Amino acid sequence: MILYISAGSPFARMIRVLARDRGLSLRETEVPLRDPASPLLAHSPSGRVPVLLDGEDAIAEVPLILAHLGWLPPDPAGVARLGRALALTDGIAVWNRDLRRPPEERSPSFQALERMRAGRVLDALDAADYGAFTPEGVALACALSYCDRRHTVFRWREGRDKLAAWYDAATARPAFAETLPPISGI
Ligand SMILES: N[C@@H](CCC(=O)N[C@@H](CS)C(=O)NCC(=O)O)C(=O)O
Repeated sequence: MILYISAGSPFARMIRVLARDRGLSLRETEVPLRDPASPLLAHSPSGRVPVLLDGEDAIAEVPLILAHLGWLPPDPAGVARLGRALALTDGIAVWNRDLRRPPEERSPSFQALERMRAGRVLDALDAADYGAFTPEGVALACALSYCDRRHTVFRWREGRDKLAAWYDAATARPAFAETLPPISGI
């Protein structure tokens, strides 16, 4: 199976980390985003990553890829935790996208809303519930790591020592080291 990725994508990284943890060999293929010549578009017209190509079927969206691989959490509480981690990532991604626009197109009120949302999600969770090898734990760690490397305007560690300790322990393994996103300068 081929996994289309972008090196900076926290969503793609969730699948990449879990595949390493679980010994599933995927052919990771990096594709450019927002490029009309991207080879991904022939399989998936939305052009978003990750996409898992299984035979002729191109499966987009992290939860659907997890479902296809049989990796969704087995219990409703785990599914709920995964939903929170994905919503956190989604909010941070759109906040980050706003910061990449030309200054005159940015929206400080939109950014403030997403900052509040991200803080609220983190403050409502207990990291101890997020097993480091579970999909929800991996999703949470990928979101936080994205902030460290590509969205430093959100200083999520401040006032969250317990979460920071959880993150340091949860990401101390080759699956994370091998998928480190490049630093973006934001
Ligand atoms: N809900 C999607 C989110 C995927 C997503 O937003 N991926 C970003 C990269 S992190 C992307 O491909 N963006 C395309 C673009 O910026 O044009 C999922 O679960 O996979």
